[in-house]
Amino acid sequence: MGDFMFGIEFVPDMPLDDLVKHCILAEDHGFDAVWITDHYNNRNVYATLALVAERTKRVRLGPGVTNAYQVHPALTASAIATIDKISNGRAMLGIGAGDRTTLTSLGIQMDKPVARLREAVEIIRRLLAGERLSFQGNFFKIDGAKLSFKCPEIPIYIGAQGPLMLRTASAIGDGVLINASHPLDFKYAMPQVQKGSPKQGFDVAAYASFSVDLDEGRAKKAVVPVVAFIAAGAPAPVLERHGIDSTDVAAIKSAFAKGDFKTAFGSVTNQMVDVFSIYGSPDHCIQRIRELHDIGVTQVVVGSPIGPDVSTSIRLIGEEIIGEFDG
Ligand code: F42
Repeated sequence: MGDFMFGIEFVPDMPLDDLVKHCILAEDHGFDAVWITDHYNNRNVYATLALVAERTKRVRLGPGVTNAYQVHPALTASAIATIDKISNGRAMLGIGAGDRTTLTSLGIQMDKPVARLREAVEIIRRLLAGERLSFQGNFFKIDGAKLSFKCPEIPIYIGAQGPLMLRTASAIGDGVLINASHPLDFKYAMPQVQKGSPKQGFDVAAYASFSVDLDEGRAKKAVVPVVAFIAAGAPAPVLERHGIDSTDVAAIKSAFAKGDFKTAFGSVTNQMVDVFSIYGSPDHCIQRIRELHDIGVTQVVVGSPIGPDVSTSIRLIGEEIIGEFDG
């Protein structure tokens, strides 16, 4: 299948020793990319990436995804350039609108996220290119800023789900990280991506909740809590696209609001698990990834929970799944 890639996502809320061990294991088992999520309440994304960069040799790595509300684009340019240096040119930058709930808890209003992201990406690219930059945007004003070191080009991926963000991603990015697992979501997304006239080699990544195990029941059990959170946060058009009853989702939301996780997880339906994750035996996961590939996906990012036992699942993906997509 040519250049099909496998990425893996880690949330830096676990002991960093474990996170680094998982990254090394993933590299040894054929993964191409490591994406580290960015939320202020977890360990810092660039410090984590520096550690991973230092302890790995081959995998590409980057934040998946940072945003242009919490971090000024000039700082993002400097941070990702530093990771690129530490990793000998393996850095990639994932950037998106930012998580609304997280931003709200910091008192940040998410106004015009797409327009803001466009400006940020332009600033980052021009600073990385070594330009002394003066920029008068609607969101950022820059007066003669310049990085004090040289940096090679770094691929920029945009996190996107909405139609405008998907079109923008392909117009200004080198790739897109689409937070979805089901073929229907990619059948919806691909025409939007095409509308932005993506460049040759534009990478369409499925940033998917994933759980693989030889025992399908165990794989499912591990993914249900993650699916509960995804279903609770899914926008109405996504629920409609899949014919998911909003009252079923309301039950999960109200249980979460009461702090009743048991009821929330117990309210997850089989359909929700199928829609919001890739889970099951290696064969079943291969089948689902093939469907995504046929629609135009060029990278699968194996995201939380990965499996009931993360190390075992990383090995399983390396030994049983990745080889199916080589050459
Ligand atoms: N968020 C995080 O905070 N941390 C992470 O680690 C993270 C990882 C991640 C990985 C993949 C991924 O796809 C998303 C990820 N996210 C993460 C979430 C990300 O930050 C965004 O919240 C998420 O991708 C939502 O993106 P979206 O494509 O749905 O875009 C939102 C903003 C949206 O509403 N888009 C609409 C659309 O059609 O695309 C349109 C909005 C719009 O029209 N806005 C206009 C504009 O200029 O922005 C303005 C309209 C007006 O006039 O107000």
